[in-house]
Amino acid sequence: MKAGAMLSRRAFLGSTAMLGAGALIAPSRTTEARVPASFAPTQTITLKAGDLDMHLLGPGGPVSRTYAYDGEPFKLLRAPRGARLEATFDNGLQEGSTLHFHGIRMPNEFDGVPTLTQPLVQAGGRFVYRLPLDDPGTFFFHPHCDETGQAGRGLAGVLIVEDPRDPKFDAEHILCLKDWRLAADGSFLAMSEPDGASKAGTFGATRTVNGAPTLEFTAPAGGDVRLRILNLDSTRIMDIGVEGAHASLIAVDGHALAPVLLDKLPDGIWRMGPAQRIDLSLRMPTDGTPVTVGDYRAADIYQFATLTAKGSVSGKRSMKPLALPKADLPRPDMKRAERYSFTLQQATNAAVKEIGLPADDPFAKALIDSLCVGSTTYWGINQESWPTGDRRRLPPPLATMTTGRSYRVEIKNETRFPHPVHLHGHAFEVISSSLDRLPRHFADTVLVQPGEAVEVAFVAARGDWVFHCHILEHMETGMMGYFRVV
Ligand SMILES: [Cu+2]
Repeated sequence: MKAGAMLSRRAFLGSTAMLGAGALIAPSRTTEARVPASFAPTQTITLKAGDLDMHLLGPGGPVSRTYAYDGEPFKLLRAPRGARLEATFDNGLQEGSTLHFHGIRMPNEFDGVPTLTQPLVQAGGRFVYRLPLDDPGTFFFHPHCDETGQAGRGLAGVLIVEDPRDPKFDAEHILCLKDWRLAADGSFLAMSEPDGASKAGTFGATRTVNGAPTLEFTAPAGGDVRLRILNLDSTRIMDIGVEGAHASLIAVDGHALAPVLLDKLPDGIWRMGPAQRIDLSLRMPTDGTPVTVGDYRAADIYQFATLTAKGSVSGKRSMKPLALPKADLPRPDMKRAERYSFTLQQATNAAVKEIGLPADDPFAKALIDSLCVGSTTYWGINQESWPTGDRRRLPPPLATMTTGRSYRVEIKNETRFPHPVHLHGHAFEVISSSLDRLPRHFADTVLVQPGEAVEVAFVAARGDWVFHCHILEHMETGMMGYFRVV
């Protein structure tokens, strides 16, 4: 834990236990994490979270009051590889929040997890994040507090770290997929229902790409198109497929892999859960066939983008898809790696564990708000449920690791539902799946199917890093823990 303005979860809980409810919600405005001495920003920005009115049910439809950074849906940031980004988060919401830059390898103090790495940024408060952007790729950022509520209302942005060594594509499109839980009058429905939270999640029925029902593009016949596809939904797992063109997977969670033709993967799709991203390289046909990109998992196939050939490229191209430079990441030492195994489970007690106080008790309410958690427990990892369950103690870490050492972590899914499991602050190598369905690749989130065991490996970086399911309701109802790397 950091000194100074940092308020550790342990100290926080200790003080609240002694002082009672009145002391709980003392805001910590303008709290700034310690600055690494060597950090010299090359890019300085402010990101203000606030309301944004959108017509998500159609141009003539009712207004929905969403959340966004800087008043832009899925605010886009671009920075070159190697940039040093100083991002001041300005909380214009009426509730506490933080910023988590998902997938970025960074100093732990900027990871954005309230109580574990920083205090909650209260309404009107600020926090400065300092991020080294050493890995190129497709990343995103989002709050790490009341995520079902805030991310459910659209609070997320895209961070593209550009690599000057990348091949030149004829076109590039960023596609942010997100469903919305809307009533007919445009207002939001409850983000979470017990029947969803305890099972596959609570789905939105209004499906969008970049906030629109579908998108149409043109691209030169015979040309190469890069698609950066982000699953920014809180719940939905998608099977991304392409019709009408040869499409290759060239990056997962931002990290390059040797191109894999989608057609060579099981069912010709890439399955991705919330928070996962892929980059695809498409070769446009020459015959005018429309190219469609869709989610083939749902009974109603959602074809969210159509590309039509217009014009043509000059010269003859190699048959091979354009590939990205090899990912330059710490490589785990597989021979000497220490092993861990974690099992994803339904909550251990058949009965749902409650906070111990009625949810409408002011003390319970303040505690829940301060810790950004829900009031029920449905899920666990190795029989532990956090941040729900017994909140009056910081649970022990799931594992204590050593900085710079390599680890092999098996993730077993004993539940009936798939879980996209995310480890903060690292890029891990997905080395095996018991269902034998995944090419070896680097990622920050891996989808583990029911009955499946997936093994990942990484070199541990110093800090307290949360390890959780990215179906946000699962995370908020117990499927989270953390690794302490000392
Ligand atoms: Cu889950």
